Amino acid sequence: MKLIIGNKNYSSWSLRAWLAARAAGQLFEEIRIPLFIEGSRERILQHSPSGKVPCLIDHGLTVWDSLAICEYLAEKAPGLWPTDPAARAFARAISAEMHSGFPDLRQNMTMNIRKDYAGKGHTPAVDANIARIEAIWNDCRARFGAPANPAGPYLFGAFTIADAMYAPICFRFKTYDVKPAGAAGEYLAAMLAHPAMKEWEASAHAETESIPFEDLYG
Ligand SMILES: N[C@@H](CCC(=O)N[C@@H](CS)C(=O)NCC(=O)O)C(=O)O
Repeated sequence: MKLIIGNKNYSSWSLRAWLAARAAGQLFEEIRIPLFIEGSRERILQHSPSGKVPCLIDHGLTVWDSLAICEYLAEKAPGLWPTDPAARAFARAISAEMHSGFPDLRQNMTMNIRKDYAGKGHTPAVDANIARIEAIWNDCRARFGAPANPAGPYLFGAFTIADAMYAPICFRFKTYDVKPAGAAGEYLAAMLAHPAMKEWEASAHAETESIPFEDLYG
């Protein structure tokens, strides 16, 4: 299995698929293509028909788009979704909401792990996105987290695709110093302490490329 990803500092969609592949326990070769430099697009197109990362290749089968990759991995590792049907439906709903939503936060608080942009990026629309994410996290922890499900500190107890989908938000909240209160804050701390998140973060710090237009605030 091969997973084609972009820069670890910037590529939030890559992070989602990479975490899901790790959580699935799959051995995979990581092919990192630095984005937005000469030849990037051609290199990505050699693997991914959309011209975007992430892209998964498994025995000749190509799966592109982060959520489709997560779903494909869940076919191999069903524990990637919650086992309870109601929890699974909820996890799918919040994952889809992340995949298609939060445009203001995405635009004004891009993932940029190496930077400290404390206090930057706020607009009323961004703050509304943040409030919605906090509400989702608090709601998940109240409905599906401890003590009802002591399996872990994540949205549905054990780590699932929903956590992978919200993982880039956790790095954004660190970069922009957004501090959710209560259970959402505890969830954020647990995510930032997750070993795979730490590994990705260290790799982002070790990268040498910069994408100037992604460095929004200097
Ligand atoms: N909906 C896609 C979005 C993928 C996407 O936009 N990837 C960005 C990197 S995070 C990309 O490949 N950008 C390179 C380009 O547009 O040339 C997904 O969920 O995978």
